[in-house]
Amino acid sequence: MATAFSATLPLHGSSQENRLLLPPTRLPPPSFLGSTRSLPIRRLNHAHAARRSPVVAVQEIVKEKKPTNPLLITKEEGLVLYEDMILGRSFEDMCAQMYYRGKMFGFVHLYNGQEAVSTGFIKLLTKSDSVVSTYRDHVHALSKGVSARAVMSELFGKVTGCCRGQGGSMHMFSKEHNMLGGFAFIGEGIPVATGAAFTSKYKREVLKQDCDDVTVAFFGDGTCNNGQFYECLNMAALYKLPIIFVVENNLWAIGMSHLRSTSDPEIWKKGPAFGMPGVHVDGMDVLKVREVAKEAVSRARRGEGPTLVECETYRFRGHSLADPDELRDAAEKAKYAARDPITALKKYLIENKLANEGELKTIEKKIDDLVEEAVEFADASPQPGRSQLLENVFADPKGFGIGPDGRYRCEDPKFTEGTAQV
Ligand SMILES: Cc1ncc(C[n+]2csc(CCOP(=O)(O)OP(=O)(O)O)c2C)c(N)n1
Ligand SMILES: [Mg+2]
Repeated sequence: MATAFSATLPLHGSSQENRLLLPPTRLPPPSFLGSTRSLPIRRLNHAHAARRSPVVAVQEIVKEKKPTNPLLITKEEGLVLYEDMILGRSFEDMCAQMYYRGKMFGFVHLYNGQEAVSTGFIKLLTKSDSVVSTYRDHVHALSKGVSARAVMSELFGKVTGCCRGQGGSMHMFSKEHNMLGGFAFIGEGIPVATGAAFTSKYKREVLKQDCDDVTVAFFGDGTCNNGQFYECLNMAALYKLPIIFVVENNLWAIGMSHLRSTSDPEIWKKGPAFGMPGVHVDGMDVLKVREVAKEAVSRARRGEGPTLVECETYRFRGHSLADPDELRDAAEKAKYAARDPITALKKYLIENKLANEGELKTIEKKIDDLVEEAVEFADASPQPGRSQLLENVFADPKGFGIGPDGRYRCEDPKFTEGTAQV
């Protein structure tokens, strides 16, 4: 069976022109695939070490830990993780149905297959910690506590959505939950996350507030070839910011293979180059992700600075719901489908007698009902008023587009005749 990193992987998804310009797929070191077990640790050289406090590789700490309980989680924790992953999967499956029924507009990017990353990190966070996502953001918002109703309504473009229907699929935001977006441009969220982490540090060190909030920034493998990634790694390391950069390496950027587009495909190595630990973890295993996340999050909370975590994962659907997903190799898809993170957690819970089939079925039923209810709620919710069209567009709310009665001109039946003369 071909693997994602096989040298013989067919070069799908590129034009003939690209085939001529791009280097052939290379074979990465065998340690790259799969798990935290055999990962190399890149240490800082002495010159760096002398300038900074020592940087400890996260996986070293994870390895050194000798848990008194051989199980990685308690029953309660296991059920929380299972429920969150089921919520992510069911919600996205429902989105696909609703999209094809014409209930949603624009591009919709689903997260199926990557649930272990969102759940593994976000379920360790507190409400005041921040999360920054990409356009593949529904599940990050759900894990962070934004309700299924608010996310579904946002997708339906309704006024009850978390951005009152103005954001849509790619812009999930909730101030209350410190879910800081949802960004359509790749890499756009990374500086926002770096700023949020700077805020925490400023509150603690300058304003002397009791603040140990951390920020987790999620983004894809393709995004790591974008300049903002490097600029932010530099600033975060320089200022020792409480941030975790989480790369969801699903091996593809739309139809471009990570191995064909990236000079060194091991993204985690870029952490030590900037003076922070870099970790590679199996992103299809929520328990491994969670162990790495625990250390990275507590390291940030202790004020010891940023960590770069590369989670190797896979998306089970096309890039977006408009993508027929014909570019990726069937054998590669089958390989990762067999490593479904939800099935793996279910097996762990049952084999370790942390849950039985009945308990897990009850959770699945509860989530099915919740997602159904979210759809009914979104469907029955009102559209935003037309006046919302110009909100947040102009700095002066009394400026362009406001009629003599103080209302936005677009509420006026004659709006289409022109709004410039107020
Ligand atoms: C600045 C910018 N350039 C290009 C695009 C077009 N684009 C949309 S998704 C994407 C690929 C991103 O891949 P990756 O970061 O691996 O995320 P994934 O979709 O795999 O989650 C690109 C290039 C964009 N949205 N923003
Ligand atoms: Mg990708």
